[in-house]
Amino acid sequence: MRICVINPNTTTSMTDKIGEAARHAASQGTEIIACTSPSGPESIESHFDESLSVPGLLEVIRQGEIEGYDGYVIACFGDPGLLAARELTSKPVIGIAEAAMRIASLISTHFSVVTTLSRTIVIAEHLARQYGVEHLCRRIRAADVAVLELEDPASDSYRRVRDEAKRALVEDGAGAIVLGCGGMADLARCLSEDLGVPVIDGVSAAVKLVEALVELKLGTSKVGDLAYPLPKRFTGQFAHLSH
Ligand code: 2AL
Repeated sequence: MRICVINPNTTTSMTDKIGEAARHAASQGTEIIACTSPSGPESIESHFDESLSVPGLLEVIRQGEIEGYDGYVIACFGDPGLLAARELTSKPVIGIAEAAMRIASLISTHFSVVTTLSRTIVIAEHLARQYGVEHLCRRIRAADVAVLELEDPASDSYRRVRDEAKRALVEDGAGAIVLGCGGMADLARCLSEDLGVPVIDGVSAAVKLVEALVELKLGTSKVGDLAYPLPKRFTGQFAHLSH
């Protein structure tokens, strides 16, 4: 099967890292196509960034339907545009936040999330509520690492993420840690060894969920709100979407 893993920010080094984590998680016979959004912010760490990342991400899904991919992963922890993306395809579309929180709920009674900047905490809090796992999520914490610092090998981002995760274990009583950024995909294994608890990278979790859904021959329901969008006229930069 072919899974398109989309980095909704425009930083290609992060796409490479996400692609590597996805390929590591994928089964033999699964091809991972890692795509960078063609437009939008270089990193997503606000509501504004999130909103402006969505048109580019949806364009990748539209092109992906021509390519004929078997499923999609949205590799940003805000799961931007997830429901809109599901409207565009009958294939499974999985966001890394939903994947990571659901997988965490299967292996621990309570988990905490370690995200990047503190202003992104509320984004993950809203998602935990939306996904119905709020009662399982002890706390969303920030390591106070900017997304692009995760791309800088000279930064001490690993130490800051690890120290915040340690505080989550001691202060929150969390049994597992969910990493709150696609750019942390390369940290999970090392963190898990350092901390002695399961550390969940949403990119790997989402790839496995897409594989499972494809193997079960289950795709996005086209009945109800996730049906294809109604044909209508669009103006301005979206005029090409008119039917
Ligand atoms: C993210 C993410 O996963 N990618 C990005 O650009 N921003 N999430 C976050 N919490 O900062």
